Parts: sequence; C-alpha cells; structure tokens
Amino acid sequence: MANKKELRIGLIGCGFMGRTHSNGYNRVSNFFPDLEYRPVLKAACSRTENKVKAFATQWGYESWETDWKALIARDDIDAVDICTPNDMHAEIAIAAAEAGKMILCEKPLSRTLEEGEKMVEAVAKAGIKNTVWYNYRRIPAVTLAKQLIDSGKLGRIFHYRANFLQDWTISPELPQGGEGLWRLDADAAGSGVTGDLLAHCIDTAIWLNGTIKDVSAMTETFIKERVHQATGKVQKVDIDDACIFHCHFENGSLGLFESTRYARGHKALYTFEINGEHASIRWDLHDLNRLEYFDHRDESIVRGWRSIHVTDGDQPFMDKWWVPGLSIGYEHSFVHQVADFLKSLESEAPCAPTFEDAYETQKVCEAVIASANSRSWKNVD
Ligand code: SOE
Repeated sequence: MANKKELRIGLIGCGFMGRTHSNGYNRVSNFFPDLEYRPVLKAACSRTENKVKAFATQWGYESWETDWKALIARDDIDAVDICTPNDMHAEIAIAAAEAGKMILCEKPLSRTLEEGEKMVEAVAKAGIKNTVWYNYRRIPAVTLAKQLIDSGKLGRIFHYRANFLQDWTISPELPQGGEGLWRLDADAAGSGVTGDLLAHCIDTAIWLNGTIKDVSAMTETFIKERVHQATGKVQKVDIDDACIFHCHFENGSLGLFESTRYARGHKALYTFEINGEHASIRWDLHDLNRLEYFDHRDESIVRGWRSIHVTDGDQPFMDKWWVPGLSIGYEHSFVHQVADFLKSLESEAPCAPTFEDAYETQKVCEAVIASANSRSWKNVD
C-alpha cells in the first residue's frame, strides 16, 4: 500500500450515495491490489457540522468541511466526488473543474441539458478526468451482457426492453424536499423517475445497444400536491411519478422503457431484456449475479434459457478474491467503478461513462419529458 500513488478524495454530500461511494473507496485496494493508485479519504463535506463529523468518523475521512467551496479550494484534494442533490451538480462540477480537480459526479449528470452542456464544456476545457456514477454497468452480469453483445452472439438486435419499478412515494403524506425527499421536488431533482431511475436504464441501453434516435413518451403525476419541506406549505408537484416511453435505436431496434414509484411491492426492480436474431439475454437487479441467455443455435433437444450465475473466474470483475458460486452485492458496483477510475489514471484512457457520455443520456431524458409534455415524437438530437 505504501508505494502506491495517492488519489486524495474530497466528497461532497453525505447521504445514501455518499455512503456507497465511501464504501467503494475503502474497499477498492483490497479487491484490486494491482492498481497503481489508492484513494485517500481526505475530507467529507456537508452543510450540517454534526452530520458531517459523524459521517467522516464512520467512513474514515481525515477531516471535514461544511462549505463545499472551502473543500474545492484545498490543495490537498485531487478529486471531488459530488453526491449532493442534482441542483448542486453543475455549480460544484464547474467550480471543481476550474480549480483543476478531477470529478466523480453522481447520476444524473444534471437537471437540464443546458446545465449538462456547461459541465461537459468545463471538464473538456480543464482537461481533467471525469466520470458519472452509472453504477449498474459494473455489475458483473451486466458487463457480461455487454461482452456477449459485442462479440456478436446475439446477432442483429430487434428489441430492447427495460423497467425500473419502485413503490416508496405512494403515500400522499410524504413531503417534497429535504433529506432523501428532494427527489420529489422538481427544482432540486430536475425530473422525477425519468432522471432518477430511467436515466439508469437509458445509460445501460446506450452502452449495450447504441444511440437512441427518437422517443415517444407519456408521464403521469399521481399525487398533484404535497407539503414542501422548505416552506411548510402545500405546493404543486412538478415531477413525473411514472414514465413510459418507446423509441428507435440507431441500429434499427425498438426500445420500450417503463419506470414508476407507484408499483406496489417493487422496491428497486430494474430489469432488461434484449432480443437478437440468434440469442436473447435478460437481467434482473433482484438476482444481480445471474444473466439469463437463450441461444437458438443450441442443439434443439437441449435448447432453452440458460441461467448463468456470473461468478466464474473468467467473468468480468470476478478474478480477484472470491471463488465460483459465491455471490457479490450491489455495493460492489461502486467498488468496481472506483477501480476503473483508478485504472484510468494509469493511462490517457477515460473512465466511462464520462460527462460527455452521460450528456447523451441527458439528451434522451430531455427528449422523453418534451415528448410527454407535447404528446408527440421527439428526436433526441
Ligand atoms: C431512488 O430510490 C434510488 O436511490 C436512485 O436515486 C438510485 O440512483 C437507484 O440506483 C436506486 O434508487
């Protein structure tokens, strides 16, 4: 460990994502001992002193700040990790880029395309490494799906189908704004399920199946008014509670996407299925180490859906310490993303998805909302 180069991290925002990222930094050198770099947890930052102190102590940060500008001004920080609500992403990222810091930004990149464009410009101008935490790409079974598609096993792709279903906002008593609940406040979040959940599905889809050309969407806000935590008053709800869209991909395939926070019984059901000329694959976050695969070229008497438990040493991310048959969890997708970011420091290679990649997802999200609002098809570009 001592002879590794250091990547000194300053993390802003101590909520759920602050925890997942911090766990990634803490674990990565154990799981990926060959990396040249190791993260050093220099400072955590959050507005509330008691909260940030407790967070820093729990996760092993050397110090804390209550003002993100002070954190960015420090010359003992190499990389800024943005885990704040979405309304702070652009301002912090642009300031961090101007200060020459590398940036790891929580998804979605931004609330709007306009903000996203400025963020992409800022990191390009500063020439700094950047990545956006679309963590599901780095679940080994999802990475295996990418390998199977890229190797041509599926052949021409006809259909891409994805769902992200939750049920945590059904109660009308839930306020908008505040800890965790900023996701219900359009000013803070930008959009509802489109930016929060479908953005994951879109990122994975673009990565696996290429560019999305155009979209036709519908959205619904089931609970029209909620108490706003900041004002204490009942205010209009401007987020999409549910969104369904279909689309054309550049490669000629058709896509169908659905997301809602009103699917009683579903906590985080992210699934996708891809149907190709020769083979199909499907994946379900609730059984995250399994990739289901059907290959029509199999001998007919044994042809059927295979259930690949992705734990074999040859499979992505699986060769470091665990043995076939033993599973890993959601938190490892973040460990893997840290590993890939550290790896990217060893060369000129970017760590995907970069701000520029995430901007493509942002374009689709914006087209989806515009399509729903206008009840018409929208081109993504
Ligand atoms: C919302 O509940 C949420 O935590 C998203 O914000 C995350 O991005 C998603 O991975 C899980 O659900």
